[in-house]
Amino acid sequence: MHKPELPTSPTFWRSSVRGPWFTSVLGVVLLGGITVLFVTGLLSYAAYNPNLSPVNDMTPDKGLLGFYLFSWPTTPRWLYRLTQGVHVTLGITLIPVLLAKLWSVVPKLFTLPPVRSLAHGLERVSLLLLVGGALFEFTTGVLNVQLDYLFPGSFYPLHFYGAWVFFAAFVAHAVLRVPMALRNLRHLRGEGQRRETEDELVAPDPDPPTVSRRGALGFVGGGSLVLFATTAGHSFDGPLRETAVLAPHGGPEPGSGPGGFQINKTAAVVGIDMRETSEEAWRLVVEGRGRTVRLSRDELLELPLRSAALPIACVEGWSTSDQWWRGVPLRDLARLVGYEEGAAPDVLVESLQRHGAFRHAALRYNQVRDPRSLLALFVNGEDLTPDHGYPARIIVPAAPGVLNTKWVARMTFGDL
Ligand SMILES: Nc1nc2c(c(=O)[nH]1)N[C@H]1C(S)=C(S)[C@@H](COP(=O)(O)O)O[C@H]1N2
Ligand SMILES: [Mo]
Repeated sequence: MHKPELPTSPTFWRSSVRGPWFTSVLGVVLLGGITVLFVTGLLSYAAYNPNLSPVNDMTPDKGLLGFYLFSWPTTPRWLYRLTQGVHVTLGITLIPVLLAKLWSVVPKLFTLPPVRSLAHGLERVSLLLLVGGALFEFTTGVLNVQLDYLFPGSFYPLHFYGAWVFFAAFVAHAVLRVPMALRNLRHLRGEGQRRETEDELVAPDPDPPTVSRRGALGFVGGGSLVLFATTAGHSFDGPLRETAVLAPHGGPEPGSGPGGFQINKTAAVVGIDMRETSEEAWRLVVEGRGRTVRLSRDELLELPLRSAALPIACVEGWSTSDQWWRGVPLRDLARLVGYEEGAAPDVLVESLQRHGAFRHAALRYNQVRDPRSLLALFVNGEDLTPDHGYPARIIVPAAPGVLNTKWVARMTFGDL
């Protein structure tokens, strides 16, 4: 019989799995994985055209943190499909590793005295930001993907600022701890309990082991593998997508036929009134250089049309393979309001949709000038379906799905 103990006592913690080897293996996996998450996250930020404020990036007071290094390109057309697929799928896959890592060091949270010196105090504050930041980023990310924007509009700045706080603490922690983690990995083996006994992570009075350290690690890896195998398919079509049972846009396609690929928000969900999309009612308004042109869908069909095979790739990580879009190149619409060949500017695109996020988006001139960037009227050989944006929608190579505005009503060309 042990007498009741508090978590502040080292002998309270009894798992024989805890120790520097276990913590170091998980730490090194997270070092690589979180670095990839941070880089792909920054790429996603750049892909939103953050300088074309305020419609795309409404992050307040972002200051220096709002930097990005280049205008998001339009080639290769699957670029965002790749970077954001990696961001979301890897983030989900790392959840068991993160939880196991936190579990492995939790006794340290309770050590007394809480602060031994100034340096120790600073390290503890950075650990608070690290652990809090990690839980915050993983939680907001998962909620966004699974619950379709639990905090509409605010997910973006929360995840953005959270990432900077978290990553600053992560770098400080890595600089302090990586040399030791690598030494641990070199000198300790999974079962090297004897050499580990002096470490503060090792339980001084452990219960008999129910699983070896390698076994515990295998369990964590198995959890990651299950999450990966039930998520990664959301970046592919057909039978592979059906394996993504944990992903909201995994599983079977929403229908068959030309429009039978993933839909983010249906026309009904965002309140598109189909009477407003009829041939009699709908007009596209194109503005720029002081000119305004109004076109019916039939008039758009008389302009030279072009086809492009392009995917839809959502910030939530899912994507479709190439679909065949057909419509009017955006640069030709810029010409209609007076911009010369090769001189098309940025454009603000507004939807018929009156409420909710994503009803407008700004595209950069390099996107407007790409001949594959279309105001699409057809997909896969037929009229757009209502849910994919009939009567007309934007499709731009390599851009995040959110920039591909559906049910377009107005386009305003100019330097944004
Ligand atoms: N008007 C409008 N356009 C929109 C959206 C929206 O909610 N409203 N969602 C965007 C997002 S986030 C994505 S990923 C794509 C999805 O296009 P799809 O539903 O045709 O696959 O549409 C984009 N266009
Ligand atoms: Mo999206």
